[in-house]
Amino acid sequence: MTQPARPGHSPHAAAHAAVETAITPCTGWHCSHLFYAFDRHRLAALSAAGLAEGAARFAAALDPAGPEAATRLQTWIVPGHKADFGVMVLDPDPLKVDAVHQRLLAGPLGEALVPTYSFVGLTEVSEYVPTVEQYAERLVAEGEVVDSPSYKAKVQGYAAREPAMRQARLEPELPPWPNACFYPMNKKRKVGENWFTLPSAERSRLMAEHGASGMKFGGRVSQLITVSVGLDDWEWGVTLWARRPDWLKEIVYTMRFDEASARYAEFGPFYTGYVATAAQILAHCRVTT
Ligand code: 76R
Repeated sequence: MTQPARPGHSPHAAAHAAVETAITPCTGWHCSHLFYAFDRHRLAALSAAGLAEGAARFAAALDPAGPEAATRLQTWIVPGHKADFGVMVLDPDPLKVDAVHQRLLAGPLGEALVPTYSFVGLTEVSEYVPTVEQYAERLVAEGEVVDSPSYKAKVQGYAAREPAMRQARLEPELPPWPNACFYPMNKKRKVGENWFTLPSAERSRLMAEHGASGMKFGGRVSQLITVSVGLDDWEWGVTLWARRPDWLKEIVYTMRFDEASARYAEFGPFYTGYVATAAQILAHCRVTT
């Protein structure tokens, strides 16, 4: 296994020579959730011209279709004292994602902005998204007869959907639904309740139950799970969007009873958001009115 290093070549570098070096992930995108509050004293100190220029630059930094825009960007009005507004940004290039934050702080309004919370992560396809083979095995376990017409139709249907499902996890469209919510979460690592010491089959069983419980909200709630293991203070970021705000409450409450959440999940702070443009945020926060 151990080979003598050639002069000038570390064995580590040699082993990875075929792998391209980059800050873009091999698959998927970087994803940041950024939250800010306005400092009203500093806002009041801005000149009218400074405020006008600040508002224009604020809107440019948060324009999802602007010339320097990241691949995906959505902005939220955040109720309560935790923040005034939130930004969700996704792009293969982490510096393009962070540039949104830097542009916000660099403009004249930047002096009056207080960053209140941020969370960085990556999109991914969870290891618990079943392959076509695993899906077929589950059907049999649920009583389907191998090669029966309904078995074949279900397996073919899943095989047709699966590539698009994976793509949607890695390079998601952000739903246009107006009610959003973000929170970070961990799976427990406590003696007697350690998710990471469970056998793989048990974790798969719990995540299948979790997926089935979540799918009952299809058409009403949409979710994006971003992974932060090794990147930020919690293991995952959960972003939910709903057609109606009470469905956010309903899904989170319902899923608390899933064994995967009831026994193993730990949650961080919750941020609620109402999807809004930069101009709507400034008007709502009485910056421009
Ligand atoms: O990706 C898929 O749709 C396949 C099934 C699925 C996986 C693999 C799925 C479905 N989730 C998966 C993975 Mn989920 N999810 C959460 C939360 O509040 C809580 O109790 C927990 C926060 C919610 C609300 C939610 C909703 N899920 C994960 C993972 C990664 C685990 C890993 O990889 O180790 C986490 C942390 C997580 C947490 N999940 C669904 C939902 C909903 C609504 C669905 C159905 C999806 C759909 O219908 O498309």
